[in-house]
Parts: sequence; structure tokens; C-alpha cells
Amino acid sequence: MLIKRTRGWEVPERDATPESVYSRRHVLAAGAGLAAGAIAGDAFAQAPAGDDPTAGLYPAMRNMRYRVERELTEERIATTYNNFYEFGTSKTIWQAAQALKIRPWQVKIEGLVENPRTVDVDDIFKAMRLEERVYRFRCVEAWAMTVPWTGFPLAAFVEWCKPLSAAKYVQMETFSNPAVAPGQRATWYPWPYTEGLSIDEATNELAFIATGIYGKPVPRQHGAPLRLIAPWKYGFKSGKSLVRFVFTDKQPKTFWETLAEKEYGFWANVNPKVPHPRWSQATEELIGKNGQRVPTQIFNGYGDFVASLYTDRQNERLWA
Ligand SMILES: Nc1nc2c(c(=O)[nH]1)N[C@H]1C(S)=C(S)[C@@H](COP(=O)(O)O)O[C@H]1N2
Ligand SMILES: [Mo]
Repeated sequence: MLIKRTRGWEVPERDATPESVYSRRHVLAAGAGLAAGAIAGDAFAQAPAGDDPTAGLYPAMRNMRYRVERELTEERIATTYNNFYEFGTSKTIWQAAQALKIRPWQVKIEGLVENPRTVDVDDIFKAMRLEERVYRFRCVEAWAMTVPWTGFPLAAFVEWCKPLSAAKYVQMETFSNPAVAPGQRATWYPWPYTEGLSIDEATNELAFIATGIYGKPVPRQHGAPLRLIAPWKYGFKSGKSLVRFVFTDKQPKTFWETLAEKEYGFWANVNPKVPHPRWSQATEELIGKNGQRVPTQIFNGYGDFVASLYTDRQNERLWA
């Protein structure tokens, strides 16, 4: 990662090498694909972000507590290779996702909370302090990326929601609008996309609500205007474009669990030793690195932060 290191626990994002510079160097170093890269980059630059009223909040300060030994994934790779079934089942949904309207955007806070309410996403922005964190991200399909997310700790948001002590889980739901999301017209899927964490997971310092990426508002294909990032779990846990948080005493039934219970469980922590029923999880492909594979790490390398969450849950299916 080509960042100028300073002492202290945070550096302003403007001190980091701009991703565009980094990408160009990387392409040059690779000695191939410069023209194609430039064209893809230009196409990306035209993706609308100008209508986002939070644009002025970026870049936010980088929190250096979360260090990653890997190089950042190139922006044009991460932003054009996505899973967002609401817009189609291929990886190239980024253009289709531009149809999503991100204002007005209302968020419901429901269930076991002091005051169930509906808030405007911009009220959440007013209440939360944004920071940047570089995290590894691992899809259950055995590809991985390393990206700088901007957002706020889910723990701060949970506190703001004022859950009752009876709340043991937080369920998170994606928007529902088949008119703009053609994937939601496929009625065999259990829409809306639903995910969830236990309260102790949700208040672990790693759990993060991302509102930005690469020092800009998060584009629609990555889950604008706000999406979960739980970096120690397989990517499907990190629901996008969230509209509803339900605090509950029951483990929520999730989208992928409902579709294929034997393949995707509730806990879904990353583990190289527990294969998916149809493929190995021992290694992962770093996207945008010419097919380079590296060993998978338990808890995606975040065991120091999260392993203790599971010491009393050894009888559960923790790994996928
Ligand atoms: N609403 C919703 N959230 C979702 C998905 C989805 O299809 N719909 N896909 C998940 C999966 S499988 C992955 S790997 C990540 C991908 O995030 P990215 O496209 O921002 O890299 O989003 C997760 N969140
Ligand atoms: Mo995924």
C-alpha cells in the first residue's frame, strides 16, 4: 500500500497516494493494458456521484488502527466487479445500479428499541462521525479485495438507535423496488435482501457502516447510500443499500440461508479449513492482480478482534 506513513493513529486521506496515481503506476509496472485501463477508468469517472449531497464530507480521516499488509485493489476493478443481485446475477451490474435513486432515502429503526422511528439518511450523517478504514474483504466465492471504506462504526449507530437490553440481534434489510431493480422481479428470490448480526458482533469495533469508498461517496453498485461491512465474515453478510434495522431477540432468517441453507449459514465467518460444499476456501483470488491467489486467513485475518465472540458458541455452525 503506497501511503506516506506518519506517526499517530490517523492520517488525512489527502496524504495517501491518490488511487488514480497508484492505478496508473500499477498498470505501467504491469507493462500491459494501459490503453484499456485508461478507457475503463474514464468510463468509471463518468458514473454519477455529483447528485450526492454528502460529497463534501469526503475524504475523511483514515483510522490507522486498521492496517492491511496488502496493496489496495484498483478503484476501477473494485467498482466494476460487484455482487448485487437486485441488479442482476453477473459481476457487471455497475451500470444497471445507476438507476437506484438515493435521495430521499428513509431508514426504519424498529423492534426492541426505546423509540421505533423512521429517519432520513441525512439525519444519520448528521449524527455520525465519518472515518476511513482500509479492510480486507472476502467473498464466499473465493475472491478478495482490499479497499478504503469511509463510514462509521456500526456500534455508534446501534447506540444511537437505543436498543432495549432484550435485543440480541440486529436484522438489516436492503431496499425493495422492482421498478428500478430488475433482479427483484425474479420472484423465486426471498426479497428483500436480509442479513443480520448478533448484538455483540454488531457492537464489535470492526463492524462498520460504509457510506464511502476510495475517498468518495459510495457508488450505487457498492450499496449507496449505506451498507454494512463485516470484514471477518464472507461478503454476503454485508448487505447493501440498507433501509431497515430491526432489533430482535430471534436470530433473523437471511436471504442466502433461505435460498440454500446447506451452503450459507447465519454466522459465515471466514475459515480456510472449512470448504464450501462445492469448492475449497483454502485460497482466494485477489481481484485485479492477474489471477494471483493467496492463502485464506481465519476470520479473514481479524481473529485478534473477533475470535472471542465465538468462544461460547462452539456448538454453532460458525464457518459458512
Ligand atoms: N443487497 C445486497 N447486498 C449484498 C449482495 C447482494 O446481492 N444484494 N451481495 C453480497 C455479496 S455476495 C458480496 S461478495 C458483497 C459484494 O460487495 P461489493 O460489490 O461492494 O464488492 O455484497 C454483499 N451484499
Ligand atoms: Mo459474495
